[in-house]
Amino acid sequence: MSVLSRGFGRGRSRPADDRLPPGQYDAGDAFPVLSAGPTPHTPLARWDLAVDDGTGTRARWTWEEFRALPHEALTVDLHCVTKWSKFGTRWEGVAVDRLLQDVPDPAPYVLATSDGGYTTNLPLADLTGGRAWVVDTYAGEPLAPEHGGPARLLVPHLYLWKSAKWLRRLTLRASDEPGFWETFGYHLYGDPWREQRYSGD
Ligand SMILES: Nc1nc2c(c(=O)[nH]1)N[C@H]1C(S)=C(S)[C@@H](COP(=O)(O)O)O[C@H]1N2
Ligand SMILES: [Mo]
Repeated sequence: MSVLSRGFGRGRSRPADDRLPPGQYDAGDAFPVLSAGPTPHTPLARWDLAVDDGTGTRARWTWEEFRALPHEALTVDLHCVTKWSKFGTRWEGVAVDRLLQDVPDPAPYVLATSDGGYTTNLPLADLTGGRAWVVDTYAGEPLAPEHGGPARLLVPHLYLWKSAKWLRRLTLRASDEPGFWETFGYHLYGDPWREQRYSGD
């Protein structure tokens, strides 16, 4: 009876969105909050951001100093390992390149540390070259505490657990040691396009 060939329905389905890495879905307007612990509320007068090399502080900014650094606006897609992606998010922040500008010979790996003790590890090469920022503004407004305000790391080309909320410290290190989720079996690197969710992926 039907003159339609098998697979017709599949062929008519919407083409896959090429912004979506494998295994992800579009969360649309939702912006889920994923935090492993309570949201810290450090007063801005006591907030600072530091770069250290494990033996000493190499650079440090108070909140006012950080706010005075040149900020860039960026629009990026986010990919969480729990499978939601969010397209076209708008942020403002300071490129990590700028934060490391006066740090000579930085070691090749970084551990990001947050208020509350969360940590995550990244290669320095993924934080530089205009691919990572410390952001303090989301959609034109000060970054909300639940999303990492006053300032969070943003590394959109890796799964979102690498984008440490409530960032306070970048520690330069000779070797790539796992951070919080990486210790619990998440991938050491976390490339969404290669679906590197868990160690061994
Ligand atoms: N300090 C801190 N940063 C964090 C987390 C956290 O629990 N603590 N969760 C990570 C995870 S698993 C994800 S998916 C994103 C979630 O960011 P959002 O809550 O703004 O969506 O933050 C990441 N950064
Ligand atoms: Mo996550």
